[in-house]
Amino acid sequence: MSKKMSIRDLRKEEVMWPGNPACQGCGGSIIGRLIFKALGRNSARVEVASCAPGFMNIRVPSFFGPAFEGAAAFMTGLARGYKIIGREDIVVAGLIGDGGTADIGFQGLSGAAERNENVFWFTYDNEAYMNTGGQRSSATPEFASTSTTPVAKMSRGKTSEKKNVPMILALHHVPYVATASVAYPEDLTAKIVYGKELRGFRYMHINSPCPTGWGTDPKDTIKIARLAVESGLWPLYEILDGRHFKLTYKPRELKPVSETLKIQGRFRHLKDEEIASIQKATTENWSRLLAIDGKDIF
Ligand SMILES: Cc1ncc(C[n+]2csc(CCOP(=O)(O)OP(=O)(O)O)c2C)c(N)n1
Repeated sequence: MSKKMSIRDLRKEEVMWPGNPACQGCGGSIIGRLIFKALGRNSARVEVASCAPGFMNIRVPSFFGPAFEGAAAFMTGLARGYKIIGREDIVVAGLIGDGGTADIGFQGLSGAAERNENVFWFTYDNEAYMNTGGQRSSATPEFASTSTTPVAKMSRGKTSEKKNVPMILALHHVPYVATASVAYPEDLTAKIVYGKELRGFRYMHINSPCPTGWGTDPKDTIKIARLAVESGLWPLYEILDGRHFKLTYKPRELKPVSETLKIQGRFRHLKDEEIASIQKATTENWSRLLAIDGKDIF
């Protein structure tokens, strides 16, 4: 289980070069910085086509950029190579977008998880293909307006629900699966510090607001992410050995989902009944998670 840690426990040395080319308010670049502060320099950074190679001006000595669909296969080879030369201490860390995770890299990801490869996969989830103009991915939530699910007379945004990748990964019975949020850095880094000591396949799924794609004010990135957690839209949990489920943060009372939806341009079109439908699904999901908290679920 992840131990509570202070953000001050993180290595003091800065891992990010000054002068970041990310968009203002980019959740992903904050996440990347926190990940490599928690992992340290003894890690190999793997990124595929996405915003990450742009916003990740990180001082980690090894950087690899395989083909979009090939992240998991590449990470597999890297981890096995490190094993052969006796360097299993190096964490092979993939920082992959939701498109590279839930869609284009999914086949390889599932294969590597099933083989329990010794890698740590981080998904920064900005809920669309942001680097190429904000097209929907399977991680885009229902009703969100994107460049391929625009809101018009006959269209109310994305028509299907968000794919639940962390739960799918848990069903691969891997040693560690966790969700996290850019608004809860202590929770996020404690989970990384815990996960980096484990061996085998580790997966973390992190909510990463994107002002450019979500139509939000850059200063609201953390507020939006926090409200997502406080409303139950983005539950924070971990699953050990694909079995033991634990909520790592339980708001005393859930805030209404409307508080976070109403400050995002991609949801500006929502009618009251659509917000009510998101609210119902979120409340029901939260009750299900409360019921399995602290239990073996699979
Ligand atoms: C096989 C392949 N398909 C499509 C592309 C074009 N492409 C480059 S980046 C990108 C979007 C990536 O989206 P995501 O993984 O969600 O990361 P984000 O851009 O949101 O950071 C796409 C579609 C590509 N480079 N390779």
